[in-house]
Amino acid sequence: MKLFNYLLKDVRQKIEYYSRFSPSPMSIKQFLDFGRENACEKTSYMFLRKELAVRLANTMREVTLLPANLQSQPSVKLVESWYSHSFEELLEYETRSPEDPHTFNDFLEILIKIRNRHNDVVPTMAQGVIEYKEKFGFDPFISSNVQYFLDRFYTNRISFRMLINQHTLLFGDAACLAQPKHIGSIDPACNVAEVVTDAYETAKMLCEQYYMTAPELKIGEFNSKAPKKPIQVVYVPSHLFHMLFELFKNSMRATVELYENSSEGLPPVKAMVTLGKEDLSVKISDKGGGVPLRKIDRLFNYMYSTAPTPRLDPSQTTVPLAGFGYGLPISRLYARYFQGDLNLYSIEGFGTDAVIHLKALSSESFERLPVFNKSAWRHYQTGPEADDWSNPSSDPRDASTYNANR
Ligand code: W6P
Repeated sequence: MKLFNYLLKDVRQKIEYYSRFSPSPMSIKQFLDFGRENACEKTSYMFLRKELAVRLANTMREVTLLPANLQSQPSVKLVESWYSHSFEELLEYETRSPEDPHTFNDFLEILIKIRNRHNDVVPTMAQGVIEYKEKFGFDPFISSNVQYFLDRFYTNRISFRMLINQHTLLFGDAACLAQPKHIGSIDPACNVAEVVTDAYETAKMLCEQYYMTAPELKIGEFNSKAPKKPIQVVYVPSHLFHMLFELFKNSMRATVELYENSSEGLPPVKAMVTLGKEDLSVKISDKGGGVPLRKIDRLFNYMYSTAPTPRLDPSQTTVPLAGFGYGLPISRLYARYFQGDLNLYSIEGFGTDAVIHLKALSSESFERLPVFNKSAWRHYQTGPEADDWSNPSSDPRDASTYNANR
């Protein structure tokens, strides 16, 4: 019987089976309600053993649609092996009864093991993109595929870790120890201005280590729903921190570098937190000289912004403030993950406004998840939009000297 079971366990077939299910998006309100009312470990277990397999399988199928030259890079293969390994470990629970006294503890342990195994997925995939670029150069078709893929792949990863974190924080050993008012990783009364200040202070320390100076913060709030009351939201503070920290690093770098050889003091970085009926928004404004419109897309482009990691001098303990890595595109994924967004409005020669929009209501912040289907498949078959607009360098160059008969 055991042998028979073993033979049936064809992992490939299982990936195909689970990838035919679409992931089930949860709202922040659902995460919260579930975690609050004497959260049931059995319900969570039964949901996760299927849902985690579905989310893994969906993303594993999508990896196979990447251009072959990218898929064959050693770093990409390594990441793939982590996913197979984790998928196989999850399959062990497919048939394990929740009544078995060891099931819950073993499941907790395996989730932690899986989470740790996947810690370095982002830098390892970045390494894969570098390996590809070194061999084949920059290609707009590949870049558009990589952009589409990594946005979906990292969103899947954010969601996978969200589910694991909720389960391990609610049912693990350290449950409720660290943050008694939090429900797993969710703060039901997250004070946004406090997270803004935390993120600013952390970025400021880095900025001072690197440049010996940092711009000040001026923070304002406008609560249109309850004037003068502090703005709160049901949200994952670590996600908000991640986005704000990234924006502050960028604003500080731009400001300090623009004023490097100037005798004037640094213009402060301003933060504005606002609450409307639907949206909760945070705007971070700097006067760091801005970025020309032509270059804004590059700030979010994975292939463009992966340079070989600068070899940090091991004796040097400071790290560069910002500007390499995937900070901005991944911050935008965090914002979009719960139906928000992150936009840059830059005025070249002056400065930049970066705006994070979140849903004000936790019942509207549903996970935004990639689904592996025919429509996703089609994206990999077609490249960037075909050029159906005029090219500035095309003839006739100069109407005054253009001769139609020549
Ligand atoms: C800049 C470039 C940038 C990116 C993201 C956020 C703020 C800023 N400021 O100059």
